[in-house]
Amino acid sequence: MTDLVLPKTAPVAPGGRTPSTEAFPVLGIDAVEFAVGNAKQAAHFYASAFGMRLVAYRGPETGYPETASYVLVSGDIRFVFTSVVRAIGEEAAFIAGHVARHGDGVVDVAIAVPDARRAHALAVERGATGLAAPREAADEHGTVRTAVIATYGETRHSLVERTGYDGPYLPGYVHRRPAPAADARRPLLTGIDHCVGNVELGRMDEWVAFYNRVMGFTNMKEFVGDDIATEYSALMSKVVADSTRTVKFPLNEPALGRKKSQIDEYLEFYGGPGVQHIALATDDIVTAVRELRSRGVEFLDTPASYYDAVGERLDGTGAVVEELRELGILADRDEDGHLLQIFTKPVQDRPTVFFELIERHGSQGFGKGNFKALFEAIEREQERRGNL
Ligand code: TYF
Ligand code: FE
Repeated sequence: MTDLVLPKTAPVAPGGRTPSTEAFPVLGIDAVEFAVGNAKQAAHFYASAFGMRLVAYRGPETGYPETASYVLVSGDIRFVFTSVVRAIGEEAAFIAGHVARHGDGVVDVAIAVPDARRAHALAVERGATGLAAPREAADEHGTVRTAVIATYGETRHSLVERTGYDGPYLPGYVHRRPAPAADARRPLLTGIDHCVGNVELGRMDEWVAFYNRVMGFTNMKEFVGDDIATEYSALMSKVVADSTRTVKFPLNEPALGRKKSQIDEYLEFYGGPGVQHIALATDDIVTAVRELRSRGVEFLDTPASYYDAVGERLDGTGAVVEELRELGILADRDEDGHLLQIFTKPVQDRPTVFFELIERHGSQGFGKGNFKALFEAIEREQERRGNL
């Protein structure tokens, strides 16, 4: 048999197009950036309530007069909170406009890539809208290359190549050293498990196709079927992920159901498509929820009756149903294992962005078995807000 040696990078025909089968390698979610009305206070909330650590800052004091950005981390999670200081430039205008239109929300789900220039070129060639051409920034810590493409609504994907860079975040940011005591603690929240987008009715498949085509992401088996969509949640959902299942993007659209769709509520209050929830991985959800609740984070409540059936589901897993019941944690199980999850209420006045905490033990699902209980809890909240 003859060995076919393929070049690592597919050849570019002179003046022609790159074969679109070329891989689009991604390393993970580099950061999630939020545009907010008051980044100083948002940073305090994510530090005091979610236990994240402030590690970097950029603002007027560091020679950046337009906006202030605070970078907080927990394990592999990196959140950036940006607000306007003086509306004098393009960046400030974008942040100000975003906050005016959407309230506090996610402007950028930044993706770490091994080659930002290549990723940008491929994405644009495959139909993504380029928002910023590849550029290079350097300081004493090294060099970072970034480029930006558009996704649903006004949300962006920065493509970040930071090979070898050892600064606190990006060139232009300075260290904000956390207190040593805080530093030593094992983080309760360890990574970003998935990041969900809400898009308009009838557009979910287009956005699934966007990630298929542009990034080579494939569809995971979990989706919301017609029965769940009409009966409980009034949403349809599909999940795309990179080949290593490191970056997972569920996409929701409203469905015409029994009641007003929770996705329509989001779209109305957000003023269009955007990030709905970010799921944060933990390896001790019981401790994490106890801790976050005690610091004032509000979670959706789960009726006691939910736990009547949960015992069986968890047989042999070591999970303690009493603790789950006390804290309102949901459990699901499939052929690969089980998962524990819980959802916060929206974290701002608008019923828009919220968080999920998830502890996985084998299962790569998204809690299909909990959809009914979860969506009923969301309906109770919609009802309270007068949006059902
Ligand atoms: O990410 C997911 O697919 C699960 C399920 O409003 C889900 O967390 C879907 C819609 C929703 C809340 C959770
Ligand atoms: Fe989720």
